[in-house]
Amino acid sequence: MAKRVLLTGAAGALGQVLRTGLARHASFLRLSDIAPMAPPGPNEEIVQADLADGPALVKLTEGIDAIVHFGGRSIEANWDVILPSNIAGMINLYEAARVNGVERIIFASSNHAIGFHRRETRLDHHSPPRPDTRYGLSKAFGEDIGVFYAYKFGIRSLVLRIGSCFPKPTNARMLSTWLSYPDLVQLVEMGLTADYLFEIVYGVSGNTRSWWDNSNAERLGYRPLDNAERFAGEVGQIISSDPIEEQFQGGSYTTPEFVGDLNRIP
Ligand code: NAI
Ligand code: 15L
Repeated sequence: MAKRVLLTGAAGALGQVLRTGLARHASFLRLSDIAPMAPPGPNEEIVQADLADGPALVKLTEGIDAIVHFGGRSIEANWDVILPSNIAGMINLYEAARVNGVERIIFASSNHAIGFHRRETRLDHHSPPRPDTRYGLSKAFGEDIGVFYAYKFGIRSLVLRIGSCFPKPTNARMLSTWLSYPDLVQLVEMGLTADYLFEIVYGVSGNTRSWWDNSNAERLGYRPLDNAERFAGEVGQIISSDPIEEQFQGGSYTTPEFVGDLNRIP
């Protein structure tokens, strides 16, 4: 516990969970978002900034040891939204980190980077992206920028391919993809302390029905506390009638605009 941590997306749903959850793991928390945030507590600083603003990010990352990057567009959108927040934003963040000698970045990637994998396919940290949206493609880009800056510039980069992080699962798909808030905090804490250069882990609880082999996270010290199965009676019957979304891991993100040939997607 000696780290000066920058948390982006601090006004968002998961940012608010992490603001509380990380308080005891950081000596100082700089909280940032484009949206307003609650006033600072002890050892906190609030800085409103747009990820698309490169010079602002250089200032934002000054004196920081580790970045927990949860800011940006969190669902599908057109390129005019995705490009500045999730692509230019990633470039600006990593470049600012390089300039200021930031040691590590923990990045909130998404299952939508791998959304066009079929549900029967068990994925692990070597599985390649198959983005299901522009949003998912921006996350795949974010994963790759982590590889580049880790291997080229030595910035430790941990990718969390997050499933569905909500207070509880709300449909049958989430019995596979759910990440509880305590398990989210544990994964980020692991990212702040573990020894790695570049790694991908899945942001998922210890779900009986998980589609992902998360042994890489376990190797780094992750011991999930939760399992979505306890909600199976409540949500297990909530299944979509859409023939596309129930085949793929990305669920409802795969369906809009779909004009492909289902039989040719392995
Ligand atoms: P959220 O939408 O509640 O929070 C995202 C925050 O980013 C917002 O407060 C927003 O104001 C901020 N933001 C957006 N554009 C920005 C910009 N240009 N500059 C600065 N800040 C900007 O989303 P949530 O659920 O908290 O997710 C956090 C991160 O985790 C996102 O990157 C999301 O893609 C990722 N994630 C979340 C999952 C979930 O189940 N909640 C699943 C997979 C990934
Ligand atoms: C995500 O990437 C989104 O940020 C979140 O809102 C959910 O849609 C989640 O994926 C999911 O797939 O359940």
